[in-house]
Amino acid sequence: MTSPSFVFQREIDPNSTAIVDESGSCSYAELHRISDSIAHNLMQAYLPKQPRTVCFLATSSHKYVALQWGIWKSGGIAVPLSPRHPVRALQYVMNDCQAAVLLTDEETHSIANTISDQHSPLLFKDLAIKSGKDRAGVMPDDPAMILYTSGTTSKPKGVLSSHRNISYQINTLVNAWEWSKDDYILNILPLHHVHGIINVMSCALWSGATCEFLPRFDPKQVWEKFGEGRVNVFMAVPTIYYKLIQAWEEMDEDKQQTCSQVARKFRLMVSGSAALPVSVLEKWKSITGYTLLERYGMTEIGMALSNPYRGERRPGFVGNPLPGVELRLVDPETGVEVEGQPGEIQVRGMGVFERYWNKPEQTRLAFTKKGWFRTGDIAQLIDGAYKILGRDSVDILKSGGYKISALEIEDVLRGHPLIKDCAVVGIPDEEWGEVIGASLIVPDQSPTPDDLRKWLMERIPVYKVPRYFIFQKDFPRNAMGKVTKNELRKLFEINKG
Ligand code: MLC
Ligand code: AMP
Repeated sequence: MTSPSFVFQREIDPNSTAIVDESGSCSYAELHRISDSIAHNLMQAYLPKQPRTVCFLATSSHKYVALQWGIWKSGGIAVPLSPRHPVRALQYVMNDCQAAVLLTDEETHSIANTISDQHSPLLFKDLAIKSGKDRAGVMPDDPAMILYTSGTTSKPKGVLSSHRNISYQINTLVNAWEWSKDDYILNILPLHHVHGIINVMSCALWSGATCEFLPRFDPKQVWEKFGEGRVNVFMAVPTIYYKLIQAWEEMDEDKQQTCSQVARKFRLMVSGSAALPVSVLEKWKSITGYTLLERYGMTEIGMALSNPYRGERRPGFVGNPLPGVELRLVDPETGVEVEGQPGEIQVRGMGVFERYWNKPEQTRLAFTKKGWFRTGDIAQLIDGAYKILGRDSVDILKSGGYKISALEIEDVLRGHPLIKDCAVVGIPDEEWGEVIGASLIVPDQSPTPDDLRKWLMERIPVYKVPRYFIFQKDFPRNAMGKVTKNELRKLFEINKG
């Protein structure tokens, strides 16, 4: 594959609609006009500063895209922040990535003001005013984006991808899933993770298609949007399909029929970011007639495995490596490649990220000597297709499609004045994949779960806040005194009923 151009340099019909959002529609020409102005103004504001990391906080709208493109056109590294994260979580990212500047739209301005004491946030409306035509000469290997992901360390780490990485990640999916300029996708995913940014938004913009944003996920609103008849491509995490099914079941029969009819006309519906339960795949098929295309990916690598666009999609499987992705399974103990046995997925290819931001040791550990990225996911090749079996660490959870580190939550909980010790586990859950359970050792005067939730919500995003709390004198431990999280998980499952 030759190196493709960047998403903001594609030759697209300038008059076609790029983005639809709450404020209306925005053409490709308009997107370029605004992002050119942003680039010019940014180059004045931060060019002398190093590193050129630019945090931006924006609602899901054309402003988000224009800010991202403006940062790229000015030679900056785009670091998207989630407007739904608490101040402390946003400040952590700003400090960790050494943000040179913070950009914000009017809608998120008040949040931006609270997170930044060193930087006065620059406002979208001021940046979008044209005052020159500067553009940086961006090269494929220049750093482009940092996304924060949880891992086996307590704090999230920044995954740095180059323009080349991003272009390959997008181009691979555009070809494999046959994107075209006639496509129209509804984006309800958060815009601080690859699923929403790369698979949905950037694939659409690469193809000259239209991407419509809803500010947040609401199942009823999604069905209404489907009913308008324009959307023909949809991508989401399993929890979202679960919630859409629930909403469909609550409709009266006439509405159900109408919704099922529009969904039958879709060209493509994809599920990913977490294991798609076969029950959800089957129920979705019975409602829409459509067999969801399940794929597997990760922030560090983009998408790696996919069921075929054309051909049989096997329930419970994630298909085969996408073109350009080299993938192998390795025995985690011996490091030897396995065939037909469970093994850790390791990946190489142009889409694989550059490095963790300011974490050389963690970057070194994440790759083998021959440059294979260790995903930590265990899979098996069965009758010609890959099946994900789980992860090699009990401390990494997936809830609602978000990756969550048990260690991070434990670290935060240990900062509570009434908590002596704690252990966090993921409990299997049909709707969320996993929900979080926290076992706490506290003195006689324990905080209530509601107090704890409130306290945690000021420190970590809502999806990292445990759903269940239990109070124990001690945790189950093995002979070495180490907490046995599998035993602990069983206690929650019993208590959950
Ligand atoms: C929220 N709630 C949860 C929860 N998240 N409960 C349990 N587990 C969770 N994970 C609760 C809240 O406390 C609240 O409860 C209620 O649900 C509504 O909260 P919300 O924040 O309004 O939820 P909602 O917007 O409905 O969020 C659900 C969701 C969201 C599925 C839309 O989780 C989501 O957008 N997930 C996608 C994440 C994603 O994009 N992942 C991709 C990562 S990239 P109460 O009691 O107050 O009502 C990646 C690579 C790859 O993984 O392969 O793609
Ligand atoms: P993230 O770090 O947020 O990018 O999440 C990536 C992780 O999501 C992977 O390492 C897998 O554990 C998980 N994942 C993604 N897609 C799938 C899938 N189809 N089935 C099971 N797990 C998945």
